Amino acid sequence: MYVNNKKKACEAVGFISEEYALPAETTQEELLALVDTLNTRENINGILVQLPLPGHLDDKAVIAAINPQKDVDAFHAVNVGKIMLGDYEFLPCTPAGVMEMLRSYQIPVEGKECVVIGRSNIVGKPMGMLLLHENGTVTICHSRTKNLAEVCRRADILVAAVGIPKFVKADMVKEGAVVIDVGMDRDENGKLCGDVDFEAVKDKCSFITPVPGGVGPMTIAMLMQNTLRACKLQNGIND
Ligand code: L34
Repeated sequence: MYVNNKKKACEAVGFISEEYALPAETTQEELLALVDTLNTRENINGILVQLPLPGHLDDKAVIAAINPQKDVDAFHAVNVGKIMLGDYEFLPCTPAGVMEMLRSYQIPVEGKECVVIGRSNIVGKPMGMLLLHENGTVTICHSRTKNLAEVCRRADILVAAVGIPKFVKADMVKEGAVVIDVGMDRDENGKLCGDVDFEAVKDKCSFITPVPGGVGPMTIAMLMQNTLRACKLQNGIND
């Protein structure tokens, strides 16, 4: 369904997208061969390998095989390194979407206590880095963090990216905080929900993103932006 949403967004903005829905038994060699073909095709500007991959495939090796200039997820080590240095072409779509939301609602980050729950390479780690670039004071929490609720309660901006349904409760949120929910989980009834207990938290915070309809659509918007940037980069067009 996520891939479908991405295809629809491509259509809406006038990009041509190709989907390769490979069988689960696809070998590492076959997948790498496809990435290589797409790397060399001049009429392909962006490559995205939708994660997670089946267990027998090595996602690190597949990501490493993508031409960094076509890496519209910004997962390749070259792009990750550039982000660390603060001088980059692409940002990973989900954290970039969060930053774009903060900007468009004119929520200042500078000097704020920013707490990110989750340390994945896709969301938590880059999210912390982007907030740091905007001069936030950043704490990244994870499963071994002590006194998690207490740390979260310090946050002016709280980003939940743990993958546990309704993990963030009211006692983890400071009055007036900005709460960003990156989760895409299922509740006990199989209904889509986020990492934040929205009903419990919504009256305590100043801003909160819903699931669905929050970070997900922003992720896709940022993918479109990265793809346009990739096309310009490959064709020597400056912004
Ligand atoms: N390579 N793999 C790669 N890049 C990514 O950036 C992703 N991710 C995550 C999964 N694997 C990936 C996504 O795109 C999650 N993700 C993603 C993308 C879109 C949406 C959610 C997650 C989305 O469209 N969410 C909508 C609809 C949800 C629904 O109705 O089920 C929303 O409103 O949140």
